[in-house]
Amino acid sequence: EGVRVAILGATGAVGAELLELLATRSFPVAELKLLASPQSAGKMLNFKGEPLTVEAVTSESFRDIDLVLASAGSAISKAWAQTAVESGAVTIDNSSAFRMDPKVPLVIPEINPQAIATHHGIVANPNCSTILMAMAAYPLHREQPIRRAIVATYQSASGAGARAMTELKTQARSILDGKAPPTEAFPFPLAFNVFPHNSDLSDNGYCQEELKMVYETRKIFGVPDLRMTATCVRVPVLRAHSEAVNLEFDAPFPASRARALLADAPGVTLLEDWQANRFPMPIDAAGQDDVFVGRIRQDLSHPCGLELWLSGDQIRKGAALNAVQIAELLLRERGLRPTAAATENLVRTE
Ligand code: 11C
Repeated sequence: EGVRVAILGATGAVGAELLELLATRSFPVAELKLLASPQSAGKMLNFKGEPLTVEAVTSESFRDIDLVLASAGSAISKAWAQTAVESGAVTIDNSSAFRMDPKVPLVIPEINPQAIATHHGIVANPNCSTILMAMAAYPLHREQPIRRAIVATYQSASGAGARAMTELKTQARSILDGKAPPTEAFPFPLAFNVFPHNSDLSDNGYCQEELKMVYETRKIFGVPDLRMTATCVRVPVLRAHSEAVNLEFDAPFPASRARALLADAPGVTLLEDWQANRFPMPIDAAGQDDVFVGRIRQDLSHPCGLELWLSGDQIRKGAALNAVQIAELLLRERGLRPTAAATENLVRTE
């Protein structure tokens, strides 16, 4: 007996990775339904060598489905998650639609697996930049609470989806050919350029991506007053985000101790060759499960500060892998069915 799974947003970059991971991790799929917008209906995708037709999502789509892996953006999740829950399916939602809802657990299995027990039919997958940073920071936080975190991100095109990845290549080709680069998926040329993350700006000057990192980290770590700030930037990398992370503690945190903790942390690979000046790069992380961490050093400007650098695959651990790990956790811990009334009103927040 297996799990009847639907992927909502099957034709996107995360959808493709979900298909791959369900197969390679031998997730017990009894039945797989591929759902997308009407424009994508009829497309063929492969699962374990078998062709499957993508269907347009309707209110009937979730009948006899146990698990929905949603990765089609927050508007689509808001439109369909409740229908899926009412049909009796648990939804693991990769969008920002429900992450800050107090009734919805926001889970990174290596960090707060216990949070899953409180779900009412929806479990939220955190933002990719949040997941990658948290994977490196939490093993240190568990030993000595973080007092303040300052993060700068270097985010790849993949964070904006499959269309954006194609656009980055097209832009590079256009520029090399002396032509104007197309800007449809992105607001500005990304090839041979960088720009501050293009998510909406709020009144305090932070963009949504930066605020997501702050609020989501507080929720995942269970530290509502964690002092944290972030600057999020898009860089012309196809796949895998990088981040410069500065952590401040109450007492000095020896770099050697941080190194030992991260070398042992599940889902983290320490990559440091100080002699060769060789540290994590997106090309190391792309296509890999682990978050690669290195350049761990004392902060020159603060006796209790620590600096580190990381690269992690945004589509994998930053999205699809974390979602599949949540599904595996649900299967192991308590079955897929929600215990609380699934139809309980879910407060929907952006
Ligand atoms: C990016 N992290 O790299 C974003 C995309 O809340 O899941 C994903 C936004 C989200 O642009």
